Amino acid sequence: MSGPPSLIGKKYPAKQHARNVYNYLVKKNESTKNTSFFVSGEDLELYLYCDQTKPIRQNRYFFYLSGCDIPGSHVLYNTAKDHLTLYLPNIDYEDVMWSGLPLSLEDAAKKFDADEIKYASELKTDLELANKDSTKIFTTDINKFNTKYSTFLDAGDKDFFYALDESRLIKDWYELELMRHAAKITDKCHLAVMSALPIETNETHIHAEFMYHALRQGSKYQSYDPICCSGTSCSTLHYIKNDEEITPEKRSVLIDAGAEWSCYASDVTRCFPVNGEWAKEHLEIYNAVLKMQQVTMSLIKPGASWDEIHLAAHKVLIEEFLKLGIFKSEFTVEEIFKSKVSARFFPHGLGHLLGMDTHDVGGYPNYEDPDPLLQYLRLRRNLEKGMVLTDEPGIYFSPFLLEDTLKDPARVKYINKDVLDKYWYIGGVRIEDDLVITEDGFENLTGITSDPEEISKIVKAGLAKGTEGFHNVV
Ligand SMILES: [Mn+2]
Repeated sequence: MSGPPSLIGKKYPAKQHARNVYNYLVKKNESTKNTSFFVSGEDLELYLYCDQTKPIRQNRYFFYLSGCDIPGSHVLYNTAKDHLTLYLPNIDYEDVMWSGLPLSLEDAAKKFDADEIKYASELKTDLELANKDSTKIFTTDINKFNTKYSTFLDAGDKDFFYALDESRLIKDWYELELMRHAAKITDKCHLAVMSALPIETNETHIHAEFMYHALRQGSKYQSYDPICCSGTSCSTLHYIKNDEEITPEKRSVLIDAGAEWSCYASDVTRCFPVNGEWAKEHLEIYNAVLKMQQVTMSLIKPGASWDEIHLAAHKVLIEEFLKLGIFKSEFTVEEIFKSKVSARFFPHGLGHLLGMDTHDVGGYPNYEDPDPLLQYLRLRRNLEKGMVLTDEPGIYFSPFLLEDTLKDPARVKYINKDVLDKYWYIGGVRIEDDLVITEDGFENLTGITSDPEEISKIVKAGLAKGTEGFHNVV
């Protein structure tokens, strides 16, 4: 299936990526001048005692420098000559009857942004030559796909990784088009899930509905395992069991799922009431999370500190909990903020970088941070134009997370337990959109509505169709 029309006739800008990496590298460490890069892609592997291949996920650093998804390929960038060579696997004639003819060198040259396309059989000679032009040939790591070339390679250099990650951090026009496409596919999948309650009586059905609509749109891979939960399970952040019955008394559903397009991710979370009618407490929490997202979005622009925006979300949570009576009104927002008790209701970060990886490179999280408000924040730097990140506030009622808090006099004093008890059934609410940082703010790639009334209408319209309105056979 073809991708976005805007990319027809255009190539993934691998050569520019290689140049950018080199510029970051030399800026960081001048002694790396005249180093070359070599990265091997993933190759197909068989399961043990079996002639079937394992699922394959292309190496992201390799893809970044090549735009190539063919298993068993390699890329070499000779910086002295500003020359990028893509090496395709040697033709295995025995395999052609099973797998068909591989892409020819001529067709590969039309498809990929490389100065030269060769077969892997020429690699050893070329690496010897590149060794003469370069002080070193950097690679990310020595692994089973490149071990036979290891004598030519310098693996694991910190500055090389830094340069790769800084370059991947800022997305170019082509990458953004891929991400817009992934986001559009994901919008339709979420809409399909919200619209199909008559045939979604188990969490697995939500999972199935999402994947079916992704695949129908040409997205064969998910960016991550979809999180499909209902009722109290919505308090488990990365719940992937996805196999509980969705009974009417559960009331709440949370789905966090994103389709992938050409190795680029989307990552979107939506919540809705099972029967289309928001329960009182569910809507209260939903609106509080929506406000956290609206307030934080209003602060997003180049130069802004993501730490500060994340902490602003905590303040909104505290204000809303004071209004709802979950926190006791005798305390101020500032007092409760300082106690850090909000971290147990909103334990994860406000958002993370998004790109080829769902939790993309370059965020420099500090999981050892002693501050519980910041410990799981995966993006610890100021925002820059061209970054893509998620804005995903959440509020959870997790008995596991709150157990210690509710026993600790220093922290439980802020909480009205009687009021809190009315909210456990919700499990949790998270709202997650994908944003590109622009010159003066952001562009929201996510189009599926997060308006609670709109969502209610969509769910009800789906319910009105009844099971006969769907073509499922089981
Ligand atoms: Mn996310």
